[in-house]
Amino acid sequence: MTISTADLEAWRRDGCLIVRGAVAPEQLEAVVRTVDAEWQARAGNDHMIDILSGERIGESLRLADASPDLRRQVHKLNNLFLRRETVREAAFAPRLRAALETLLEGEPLICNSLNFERGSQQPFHLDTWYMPPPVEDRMVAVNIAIDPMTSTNGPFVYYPGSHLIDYYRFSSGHIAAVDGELHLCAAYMQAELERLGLKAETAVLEPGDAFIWHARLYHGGAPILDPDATRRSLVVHYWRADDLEAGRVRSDANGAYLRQTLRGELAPA
Ligand SMILES: O=C(O)CCC(=O)C(=O)O
Repeated sequence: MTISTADLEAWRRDGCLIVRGAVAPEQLEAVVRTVDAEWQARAGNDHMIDILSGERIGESLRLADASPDLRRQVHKLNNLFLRRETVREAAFAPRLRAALETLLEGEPLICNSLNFERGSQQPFHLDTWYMPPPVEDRMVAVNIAIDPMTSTNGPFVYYPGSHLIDYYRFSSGHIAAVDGELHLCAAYMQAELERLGLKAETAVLEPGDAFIWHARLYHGGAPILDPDATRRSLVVHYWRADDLEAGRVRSDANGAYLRQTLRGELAPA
């Protein structure tokens, strides 16, 4: 038994659950040191950052091309999992890994990682719009809190129960977002939330807690009310190792991960 019956019930009802204290303080510190090292060694660094606030909002650039002051903006540092074992270690901390295996009914594989230093402020979305899994629903995501998540630092927000809403099919017939059609999907989601009477909730996490959510959970980041407050976190998206051809998968002592990032920006590991 890897997660309790109550947790499994919550998962089925709400589409999310929290593993408290899943990642040890030393592992969190190792992730923080890794992120600091990326910013300090920017020359030639090909990890991509996406800027989510300020004058350069919407830009994606290589860390090598980012000035240090951009670090104060809301940003995502993408896909450290491919080359940094500290990130894979935290993503596969034993109790977290066991929960993922139960929820996915198979071996979890890291398909993406994001390091945040502030709340994301992302609008409500489904992760399947951007990284649809090889097998529908066989995907989960996790927010590992490094800083506490509070009401003022732009916490994670979500609609419990929204994972029961049927997928919206874009004009392609698929669940991956089609450019220019996201507003139609957002309108569909809004109508379904109202029909089902679902209400948004805010996650409250302490350092080391892991908030796991279902592929179909509608979620985002609340506005940051305190501009000086950090909200460091590691967000990881997982598919199942067995759903991919062996050539796309790598493994180490921690677990399985994609050999090449989904954006294809980093050389294969
Ligand atoms: O932590 C957050 O604010 C949201 C992260 C998120 O939505 C994502 O990475 O899919």
